Amino acid sequence: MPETHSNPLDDPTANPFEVASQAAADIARLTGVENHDIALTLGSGWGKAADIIGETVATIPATEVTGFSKPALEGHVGTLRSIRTPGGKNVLVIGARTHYYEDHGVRRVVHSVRTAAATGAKIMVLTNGAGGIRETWTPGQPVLISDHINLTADSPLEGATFIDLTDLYAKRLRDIARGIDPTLDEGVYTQFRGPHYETPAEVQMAKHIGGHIVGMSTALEAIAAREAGMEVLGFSLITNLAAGIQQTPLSHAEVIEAGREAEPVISALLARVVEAL
Ligand code: 8IG
Repeated sequence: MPETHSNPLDDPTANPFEVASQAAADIARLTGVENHDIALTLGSGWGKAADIIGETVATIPATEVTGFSKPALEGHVGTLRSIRTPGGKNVLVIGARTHYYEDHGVRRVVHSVRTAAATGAKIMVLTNGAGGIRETWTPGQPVLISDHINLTADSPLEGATFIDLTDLYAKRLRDIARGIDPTLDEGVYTQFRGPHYETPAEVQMAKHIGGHIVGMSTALEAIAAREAGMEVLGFSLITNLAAGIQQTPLSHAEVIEAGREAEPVISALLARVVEAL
């Protein structure tokens, strides 16, 4: 592999699944945990969940794991944590999401998912902070993702890789989550490229084509998870109503605040759901 690439995924001749296998080997070596059962990506508002799911076996900076390293100028890099639940499951917690709008290419966006699969994880839990289109929803409310509409016009699949996406957000897993909290509503997640929020007209478009949630992640990751053979469970924390649905302009501060307030409640929910999977 040429050393001119600070991240092997930036080398177009690299095989992304081989890079993911190397990343999984790094994780096994650095955590001492040979296999993980469940992987969990924590989005805005969900960060505290890692502290209550179980006992942290190891925390590693993402920069130590193949394919996660980023150019120095980008600043903050997340961590990967191996957690053992009271029930004895090994959970890989990914606090280092790369967003599509960062422009590093879709391989980088889904590398954590492919790595999770390579560690042995059979279930991928994807969480995010997002905007709500349904007027009945309120900021701070967690909802299940029932399906998605991918408006990025991109795919993590390369070549003529035809993958079925029926029941992508597994009903089996959503039913388990609702067994923990029967009040959980669900909706269709619409991934926009971002990083700008939508115009009110774009939110109306999303609503008309069947969307209930607007966000900037998750759909591409879910496709890669299906390709890798994992079952997917998706949660959105509604941090704001989407543009034009709420009467006031969206602000990043409002999103952060809604996340902070909801964090203890949704983290406890997530911990219970993970143990029940
Ligand atoms: I937090 O309203 C959060 N992320 N696209 N729209 C989109 N992404 C979001 C939103 C939103 N809120």
